[in-house]
Amino acid sequence: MSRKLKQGFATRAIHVGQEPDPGTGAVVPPVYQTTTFAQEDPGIHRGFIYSRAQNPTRTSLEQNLASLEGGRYGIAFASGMAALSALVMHFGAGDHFVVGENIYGGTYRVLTRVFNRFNIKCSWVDSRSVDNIAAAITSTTRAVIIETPSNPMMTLSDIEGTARLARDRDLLCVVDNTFMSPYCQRPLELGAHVAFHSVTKYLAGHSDVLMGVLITSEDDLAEDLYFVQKSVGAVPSPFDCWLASRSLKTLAVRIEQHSRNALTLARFLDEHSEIKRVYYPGLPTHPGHELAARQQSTPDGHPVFGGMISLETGSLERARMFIKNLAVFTLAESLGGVESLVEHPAIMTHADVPREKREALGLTDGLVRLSVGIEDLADLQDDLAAGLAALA
Ligand code: P1T
Repeated sequence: MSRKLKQGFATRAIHVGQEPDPGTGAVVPPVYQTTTFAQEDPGIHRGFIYSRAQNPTRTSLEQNLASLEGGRYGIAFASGMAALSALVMHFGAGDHFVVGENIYGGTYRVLTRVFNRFNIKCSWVDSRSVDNIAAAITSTTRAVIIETPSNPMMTLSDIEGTARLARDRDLLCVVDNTFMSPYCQRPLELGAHVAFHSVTKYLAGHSDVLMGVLITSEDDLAEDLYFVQKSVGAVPSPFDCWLASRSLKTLAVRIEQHSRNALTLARFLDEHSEIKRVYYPGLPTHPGHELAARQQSTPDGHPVFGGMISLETGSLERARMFIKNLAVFTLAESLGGVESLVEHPAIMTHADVPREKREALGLTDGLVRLSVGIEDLADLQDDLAAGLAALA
């Protein structure tokens, strides 16, 4: 039946690119675990030639991700860093980016220690203020890159204001949407040109797939990004694409539970005397709360704050003690999986950000980051209570 439906987010997450297999009727499309495709005559094929260039399982996933972000094109890569690197390869020597200074440590590292070798230049600004971004734009600036909420300080940047500035100045506006997922925040709807994800996190959601994606509606940009994708070849495997497609089907329900758990735990931590400060945009005391409530919303329009919380314990010793006494939260890098994780950004994810820069951002040795999973809330709260008791 071909009836045109106006489909909601959860419906698209389950069905776009996931139509039953026409050959067999299999409701779940198979994984095309193949590197190459038979041709009838040289150059005569069915649109698939070699899996670095295209693979049906990857195409299905790319269509699904594009639909969820409200974009026309999705271009998938072997990791979030591979996706960002492909985007940088759209540009060339001498080009300049204005980048939000509070950003994932790996993004900082690849821009300052790899792409600097190719004379790509960056200015690092406090992107909480659009004026700061405007002031850093030069005649060679080609793009503005922000991450909101930021990893790990949970600072908010105004996507709509940043995108307006970028459009006025003929620059690309790129938003790392990893912490939110398109269920919570859709940068393209707010005017950005590119939404970027570490699919590894909420989108794949089970800590078993490493992947990245770029989503855009810009025809020329997408054409070049597909060209970079097949030329450089940092593509995800068909099986990983299949796993990610399966995971997206539960994105809406997972994010609701991550967010519900995190909001309760953030309030619990915020009221606790052993914790100096809680960074969670869902708390009314968070300086970005109003902006978060405006630009972070579920597809049906209610504010949503996601599953990431950072907290200030006061010192490295206290941070270590707190972490040591957790049993349900596992000490590990990464985030966005169904299981709760805890990590120490200064020693772990953000160790490559120089100490002075970390301290200027508030990323102290006492800072601890939680990725709140979807376990029973009572178990998570008891676990945090045990960590806090050890600090008393
Ligand atoms: O790990 P990878 O899939 O390459 O994605 C990199 C990346 C990009 N953007 C953000 C906001 C991220 O958080 C990450 C990866 N972050 C972690 C591994 C971490 O623990 O913070």
